Amino acid sequence: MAYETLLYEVQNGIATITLNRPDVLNAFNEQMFRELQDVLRAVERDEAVRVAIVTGAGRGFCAGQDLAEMQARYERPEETMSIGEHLRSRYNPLILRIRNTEKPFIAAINGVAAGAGCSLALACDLRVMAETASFVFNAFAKIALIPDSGSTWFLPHLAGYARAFEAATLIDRLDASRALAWGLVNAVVPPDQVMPTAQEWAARLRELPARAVGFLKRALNRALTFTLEQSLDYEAYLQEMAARTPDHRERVEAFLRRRG
Ligand code: LHQ
Repeated sequence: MAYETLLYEVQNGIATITLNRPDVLNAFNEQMFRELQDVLRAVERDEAVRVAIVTGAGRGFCAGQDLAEMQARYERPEETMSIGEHLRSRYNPLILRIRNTEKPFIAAINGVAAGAGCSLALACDLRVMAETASFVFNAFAKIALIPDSGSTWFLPHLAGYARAFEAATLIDRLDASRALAWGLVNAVVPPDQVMPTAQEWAARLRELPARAVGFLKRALNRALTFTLEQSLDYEAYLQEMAARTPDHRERVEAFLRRRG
C-alpha cells in the first residue's frame, strides 16, 4: 500500500517506518496519524515482522504537531474536537500501540525531534541518535502547553524529575551528548551511522526468540509501575509461558549439545 506521509518497507523481518514530510521536519498531520495507525497495526499483526525501526526523511526526525494544521483547526468555527480529544484519539493510541506491541521498536533519530516528536522517540524500546540531532522538549512550553503524548511520563522515568523539568523548560536544544548522558538514548553515532546502527540492532533482535522478547517488553513496561512483589509475580506468570515455547527447549538443548 502506498502512503502519502510515510514510507513503509519490510525486509528480512525488519519493518522500517520513515516519516516522510521533510519540508516540515516530518510534523504530524491528520493524514500521518491515519497512515501511522495503519502501519503500526501491520507491524503488530504481520508475523513476518520481528522488529520495527522508526526514522525521519530529510534533516528532521519529527517536529511534533503540525502547527499550521492546528492553527487552521482553531480558525474553523465548526471545529468541535478539543485538544484533549485530539490527543486521546490521535497521539495516545500511537504511543500505546508502540508500547503494547510485543515487538521491539528502535527510534533512529536522524535529526531534530520536537514536541510530540520527542515523545514518539521515547516511546520506542531503543534509541540511536545522530551526533548532530537534538531534542526540543521545551517546544511545548514555548507554545504555552505541557509535554504530552507520554513525555511527562517517559522523561522522569528515563532521566529523573529535575532533568525532566529542566528539559521541558530551560533547554532550547538538548543535544545528543547530553541525551546520552541523561539516559534518553542508547547510543550517539555520526549521522551516516544512524540507520546502519539501527539495522544492526534490529538484525540482532530478530535472531532472538520472538515470544521471549515480547514477554520481556511486557514485563519491563509493567515493572515501571509495579512493586517488587508484583514484578516477581508477573515474571513467574510470563516465564511459565516462555518456558513452554519450543524455542526455549530447543535453545537449552542446543546449548547443552555444544558443551557435550
Ligand atoms: C513546522 C513545524 C511544525 C509545522 C517545523 N509544524 N511546520 C499535540 C496536540 C495538540 C496540540 C499541540 O501539540 C501537540 C503536541 C506537540 O507536538 S506541540 C509542539 C509542536 N511542535 C513545535 O512547536 C515545534 C515547532 N518547530 C520548531 O520549533 C523548529 O522548527 C525546530 C526547533 C523543530 C527546528 O528548527 P530549525 O532547525 O531552525 O527548522 P525551522 O524552524 O526552519 O523549520 C523548517 C521548516 O519546517 C519550516 O518551514 P519553512 O517553510 O520556513 O522552511 C518550519 O515552519 C517547518 N516546521 N516544525 N511543528
